[in-house]
Amino acid sequence: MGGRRNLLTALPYAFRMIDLRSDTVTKPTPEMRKAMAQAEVGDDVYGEDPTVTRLEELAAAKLEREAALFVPTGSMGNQIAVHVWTHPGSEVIIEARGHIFNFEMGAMAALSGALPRPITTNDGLLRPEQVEAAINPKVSYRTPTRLLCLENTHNLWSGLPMPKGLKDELVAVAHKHGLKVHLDGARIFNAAAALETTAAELARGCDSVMFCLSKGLAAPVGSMLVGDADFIAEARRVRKLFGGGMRQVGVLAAAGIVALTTMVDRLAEDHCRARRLAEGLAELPGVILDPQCIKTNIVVFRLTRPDLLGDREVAPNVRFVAAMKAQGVLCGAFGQDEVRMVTHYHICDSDIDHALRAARTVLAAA
Ligand code: TLP
Repeated sequence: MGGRRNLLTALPYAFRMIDLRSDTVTKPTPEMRKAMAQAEVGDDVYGEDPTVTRLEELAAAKLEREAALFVPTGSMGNQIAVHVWTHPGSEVIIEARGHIFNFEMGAMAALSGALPRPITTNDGLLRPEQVEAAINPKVSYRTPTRLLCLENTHNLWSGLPMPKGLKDELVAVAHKHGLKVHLDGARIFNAAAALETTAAELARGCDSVMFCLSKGLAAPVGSMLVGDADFIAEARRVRKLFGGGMRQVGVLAAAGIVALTTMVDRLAEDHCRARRLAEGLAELPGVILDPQCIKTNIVVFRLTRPDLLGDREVAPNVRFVAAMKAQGVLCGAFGQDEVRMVTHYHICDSDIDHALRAARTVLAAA
């Protein structure tokens, strides 16, 4: 199984749920809890928390950037970047299923007055010519386009990693037209593991990068915003504006340091389990899923059968999720017919077997 697990993992399935809803459900490791208890702290709004400073230096070094900022959530990190790079009434280009557009409470409009320009793709990967076509001409009577947001891995596209070459082309076209590029790299280390490269390579050229400590890396809280020194200075001001100035937060940063130093190398394990899960699911009746598309830790599939599990008032994916829960497996429903399952630190090989047994039972009963 590898790694240290939550003691709960030892319980028989009759007494515990297998939680595949998200990698956000991961709990801090014993090493993190120890580091948290022993963390040296100070008031971080005064820049006096040595543990936060250490985490920020580590994050900047990992991404090969000048500076970094510890933020409470990935959403806040993304929205700080949007706020810094846009002004009210300006446009932000983003892939139509992007997290910043779909899952951040309309924050770009609410907090920054910015307007999303979503672009639909067939595979989750924006193309340079699509981006170029979506940039408004620089004339006094058109809305200025200010920012391109990328997402790597792409959550709703089954955790698809964006290759470095495509990212370089997208950055080049954005910069050619004077746009900034923000990378939502919530799972950038998953992308790096899948593409056998470094997070720094996948982020190079982007003007700002957010990555999460609290997902596959299992820290309890926190994300990092990374960029050049001027950007981070401005981001620090906006973090306070958004109510994200935290005080003796070294207790959380300590867990983040353990996350970054001990949890990155094991992510490939989660990817193998996700692939095995996908291969098993793809064989079941009513499931549309190409296991070859599962490159990281997120499995998204469609259910084709509107008749699934009776009650037509409720969408089939919602019924599937409820039936899986009754079998001891938690997963998530998205849109009309999609289901998402995410592997992470607390999911072991036998959990995958159990989840597949559960799905087989549920779909056989349908
Ligand atoms: N994603 C969550 C949900 O919000 C969907 C999840 O369970 O996957 N960027 C990306 C790509 C994300 O997947 C998420 C969280 C965030 C940003 C926001 O991070 P938090 O939850 O820390 O605000």
